[in-house]
Amino acid sequence: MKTINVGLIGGGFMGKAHSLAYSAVPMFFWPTDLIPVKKTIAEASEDLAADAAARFGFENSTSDWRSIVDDPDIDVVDIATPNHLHAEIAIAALQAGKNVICEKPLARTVEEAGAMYAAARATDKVHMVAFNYRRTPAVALAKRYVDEGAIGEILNFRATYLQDWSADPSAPLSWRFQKKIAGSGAVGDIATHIIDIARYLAGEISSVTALTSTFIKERPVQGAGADSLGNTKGGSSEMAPVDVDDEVMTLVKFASGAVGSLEATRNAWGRNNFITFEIHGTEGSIFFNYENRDELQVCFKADGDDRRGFRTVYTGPNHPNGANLWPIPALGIGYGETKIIEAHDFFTAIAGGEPVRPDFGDGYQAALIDHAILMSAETGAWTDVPLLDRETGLLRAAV
Ligand code: NAI
Ligand code: SOE
Repeated sequence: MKTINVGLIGGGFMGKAHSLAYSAVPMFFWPTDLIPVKKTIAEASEDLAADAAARFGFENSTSDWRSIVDDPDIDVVDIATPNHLHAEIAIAALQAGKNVICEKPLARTVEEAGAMYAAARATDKVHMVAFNYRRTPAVALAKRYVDEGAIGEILNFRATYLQDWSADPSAPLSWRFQKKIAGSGAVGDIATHIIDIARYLAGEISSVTALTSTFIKERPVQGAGADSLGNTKGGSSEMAPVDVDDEVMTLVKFASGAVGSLEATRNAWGRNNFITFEIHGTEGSIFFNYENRDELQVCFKADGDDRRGFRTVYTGPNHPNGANLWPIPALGIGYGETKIIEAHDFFTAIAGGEPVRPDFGDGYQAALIDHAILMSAETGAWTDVPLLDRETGLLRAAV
């Protein structure tokens, strides 16, 4: 069994989740083709890097991410920094011949995402964008139902991503509220996840009409402490503007002819990680709520008039991604498991010399949709989404 050396850049929330996954991959997926070795971690300062290395179990630490990219012993570069660094690091890493996994959104803008995709196409290395929610067993089970035709032809797809960590105006100005770092607000941060799920389950989105709004227009500058979500303690008395969207609501048309809606906000008191989707097809319906992520609700026309209704399937070893997790259903799938599956699939692709999805092409297509949403919110018009042609790498006009 071979090992593979990982260089992780960013030791915050996602640094923790990815480090956990690297330790856990061989525990869950055994035997495994490649055992990840946590070689080097980069953070914003030497102290933060040394601290992260000790905490997450990396052999080395650095405050210079370029030393990871330049290190011939590193096989995988993992980008878990705020969004403004994704493009620069990913392009440098791909050009240095590394396999790259990058957190979502792939980039701040569609231009950056396009450049990252071009760099990925120019190598034979594996690239992946970390849309991990599609690896939740119940979401993958929904995909199985759709692919098997169990709900027939999809007529509509509606999804929400609601959180409340930013609902308090005294929560400090996290990087997630700053356009120069984040690119956009709820659109790139969380709507992008349900855009990925929409594409995964219902196919390409061809046109959108959207509105966005920013209700909390300034926040206290982060004074002390970590940039932690929903933290109301680190703010100074100085205020600074929020220049990204708080909320987005979108109607979408799919290339298949299906229609749908996507909504995202981080200001919905009481909603924590309320990722839901409901799909209605000609033969049945599927409903999912991440806050009950062991469950998928399904309803089939074929059940007959006297017994038709939603029933709950608890995911377990017999469901997608489940055999390697826990031995019986409903023990509780966590966020960490989605990251473990994601890491396993990434390493399997590297070992087999095969591509993995979602890749930088998927990240780019999601960025094209994010961009169309932001354009539509500005103009008030329906806005077409160009479709990435994976054969040529070029964009085609929406169908
Ligand atoms: P965070 O703010 O918790 O952590 C980011 C870390 O990057 C911080 O520790 C910061 O010091 C470090 N950093 C900043 N500049 C650096 C540099 N030059 N070199 C090395 N490290 C540097 O942010 P979080 O929540 O971990 O987000 C990181 C990325 O992951 C973002 O792109 C975000 O959108 C994405 N994300 C994805 C999630 C998912 O479910 N897939 C969940 C949370 C975040
Ligand atoms: C904050 O909204 C956040 O951490 C997002 O950045 C992640 O992508 C999401 O999965 C959890 O919430």
